[in-house]
Amino acid sequence: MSVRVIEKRLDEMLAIMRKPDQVRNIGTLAHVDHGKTTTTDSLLMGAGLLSPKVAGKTLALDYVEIEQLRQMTVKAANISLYFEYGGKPYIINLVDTPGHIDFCGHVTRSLRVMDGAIVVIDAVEGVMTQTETYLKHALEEYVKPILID
Ligand SMILES: Nc1nc2c(ncn2[C@@H]2O[C@H](COP(=O)(O)OP(=O)(O)OP(=O)(O)O)[C@@H](O)[C@H]2O)c(=O)[nH]1
Ligand SMILES: [Mg+2]
Repeated sequence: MSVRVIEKRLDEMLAIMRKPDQVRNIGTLAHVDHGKTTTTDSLLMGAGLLSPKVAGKTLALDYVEIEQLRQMTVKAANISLYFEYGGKPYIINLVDTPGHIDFCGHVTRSLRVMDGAIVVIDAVEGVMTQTETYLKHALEEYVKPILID
């Protein structure tokens, strides 16, 4: 029964993906280690894809072995989430980007497809070099920033 429900939702999601006005591409942006993937876990929890018990520890979008070993994102990873607003269904394509400068090419590529970015700032460390660089780059690409600290 539950499998059938999931299949129906998948069909619905695939149908919405063909309607660009019902698709939004959102990504995380931050200096290295400021909590992008942890924030992403919280959003996955909000979407019902992760249990509150493991959200923030799983770092689900750091699924490559080296990322889990180093506790660092090395490549942009994305997931599609179902969302309803004003009674209308939407697909949110969520991109979790790396923060380390060595992987900034992934951020540049991700920004080309983003409508908006969740800018995460560690409240202790504050605004750092990559926060500023990625934010400037986002504005150049007309990506609307949303601040989380
Ligand atoms: N105290 C505290 N620690 C946090 C918080 N958010 C994340 N962390 C910790 O900070 C570390 C880095 O978290 P990540 O979410 O992997 O950071 P990131 O920005 O995705 O890192 P990169 O993708 O490698 O740039 C982890 O050890 C988290 O447990 C927070 O709100 N408070
Ligand atoms: Mg990360």
